[in-house]
Amino acid sequence: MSEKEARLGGASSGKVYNYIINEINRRGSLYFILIDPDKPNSNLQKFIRIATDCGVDGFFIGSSLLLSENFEKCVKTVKKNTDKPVIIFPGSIYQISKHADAILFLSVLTSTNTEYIIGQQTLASPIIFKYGIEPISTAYILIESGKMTSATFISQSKPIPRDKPDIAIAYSLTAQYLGMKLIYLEAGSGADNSVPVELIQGIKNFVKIPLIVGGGIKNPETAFEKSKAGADIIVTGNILEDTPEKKIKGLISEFVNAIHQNKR
Ligand code: 1GP
Repeated sequence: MSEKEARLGGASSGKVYNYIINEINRRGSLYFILIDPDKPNSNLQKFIRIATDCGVDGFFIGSSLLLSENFEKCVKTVKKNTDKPVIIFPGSIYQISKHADAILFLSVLTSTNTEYIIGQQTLASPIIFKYGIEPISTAYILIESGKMTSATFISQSKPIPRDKPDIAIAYSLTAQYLGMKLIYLEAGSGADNSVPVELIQGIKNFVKIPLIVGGGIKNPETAFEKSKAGADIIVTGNILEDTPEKKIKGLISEFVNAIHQNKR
């Protein structure tokens, strides 16, 4: 980062955000894998290399809760084994690392507690400034998905009903009008039901900023449907953690092909 950028706390650089925008323009939709720092993976290096070779577009690292002390080590390992952006998707202020390329500067718009809308962010800002990592202002919007998820519980959210796209549209427009750069529609990790396509389509008709969609996406066909509906970035986490090692490469390639197949 240049001296001027450092003075601006990274706010002007936007290297990772530019990459996201350029790649969306080039490919249509992107595939990001979520790495949970709490899930012990003795083969993390190998996993990241395979995913990178298969054409994944980037990695998110984070978790609603952090039970282990692995966070920093996990970020370093991912960073060392890929040339794709490594972006923190933080569950709290304890998930910030100078080794990442960027951090989703999340505000949980569906939270009922200001701590998750502006409180943790205020504590995090000076650390992000000091580390010089790129903050990407992101609206985190939780969608009801069948059962209480960790994201809903921890963030004290009132998730948006699945059959109320109008509410989701209003939240998304709010995010755009507030100047946020990304919208993350979250069904929750391991959700029974992923974010409905009708809801994605509805939002896409109203907002211009990119939409990330994650939670409960378990196969490439579903990923394709979401990208076709308007999701600019599809995120999966659990499904790869639950896949036997010898099938990982095949499955990641299928996700990459399904998502990149969508040229809107
Ligand atoms: C990303 O939390 C999700 O937003 C990941 O969800 O683990 O269900 O794929 P899954």
